[in-house]
Amino acid sequence: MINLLTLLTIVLALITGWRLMRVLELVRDLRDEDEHITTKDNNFNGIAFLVFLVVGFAGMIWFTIDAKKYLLPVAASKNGALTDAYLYQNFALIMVVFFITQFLLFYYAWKYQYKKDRKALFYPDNHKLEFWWTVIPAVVLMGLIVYGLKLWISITAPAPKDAMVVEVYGKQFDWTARYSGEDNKLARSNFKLITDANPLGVDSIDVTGMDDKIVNELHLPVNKTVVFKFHSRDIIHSAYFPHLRAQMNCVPGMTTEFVVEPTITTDSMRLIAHNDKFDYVLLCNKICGVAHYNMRMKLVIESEADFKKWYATQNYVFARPEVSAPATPVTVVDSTKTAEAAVTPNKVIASKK
Ligand SMILES: [Cu+2]
Repeated sequence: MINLLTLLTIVLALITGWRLMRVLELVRDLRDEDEHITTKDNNFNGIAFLVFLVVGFAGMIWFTIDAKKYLLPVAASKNGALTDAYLYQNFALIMVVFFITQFLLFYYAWKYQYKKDRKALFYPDNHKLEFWWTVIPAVVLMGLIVYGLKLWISITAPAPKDAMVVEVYGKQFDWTARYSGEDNKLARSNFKLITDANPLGVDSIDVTGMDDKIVNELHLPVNKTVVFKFHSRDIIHSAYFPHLRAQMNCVPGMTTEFVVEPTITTDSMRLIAHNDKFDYVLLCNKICGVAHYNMRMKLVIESEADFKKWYATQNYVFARPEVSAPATPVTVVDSTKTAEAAVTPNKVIASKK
């Protein structure tokens, strides 16, 4: 109702303004002024163009600086820093072109306002000029595109062999992650094997899963390349690490991946962002259902030593007691290996290098 009244008020105000203009025109006709637009009007409009130019530029600069507080802090990954730099190069170029063209537009509107003793020059075309203003933007755009493609190819290049493999598993409405352990290999999984004790359906027949660990909070060592393998149990989700400038769709029935190298620890970022409560997050960036907004997981980036300490406290996939059969959790477990890993868990990571 309020909206309708507001709309009605605006429409009535416009009609009133239009009628007033008409009255003024009629008055002018009655006074028999043959020239409706006077030199004074022209002067006023010309100067108004200049004022608009200056106020517009000032507003634009102020807004750009002010809006910075709404932006994400500096990128916390190697690729993120590269894509940010590319984005800012684009912004800089657009700004330069914007300032030059807008200045010319408003300046000439003022300079070449109507004067009684001045006649406009008829200048239909100039092929040389048209050639250059077509070729220069085309070459600049081509450069930007080729550089952007090169950047994209480097970002999506296959992971180096020693990259740490971590699975990120999305479902309505939470994330679970699995670390690949000392062999750096994730065991295969199958949704048919999903139980409360085995939430990712890891196949116990696959021995590479014996050292896999499942976590509900992601931790990553700083300056170490990680390759995320993304999966989804139900529908398409999108794993989004805003501070790492990384995002990848999680599609049921297939594996997608993204390589990332975190460069700033959580503690350092708290100092950079002037916020001691700052935490990195993994968000879902596909509207995947009613609790989509709640689909997030904390990410901690820390030193290698802190990471190892945390990792040692996490549970192995198959070390969890089975709810239905507590005496024999998994038949194929290599008990010596599991026992050894449980006693000296730090070895799991230390020997991965
Ligand atoms: Cu989702």
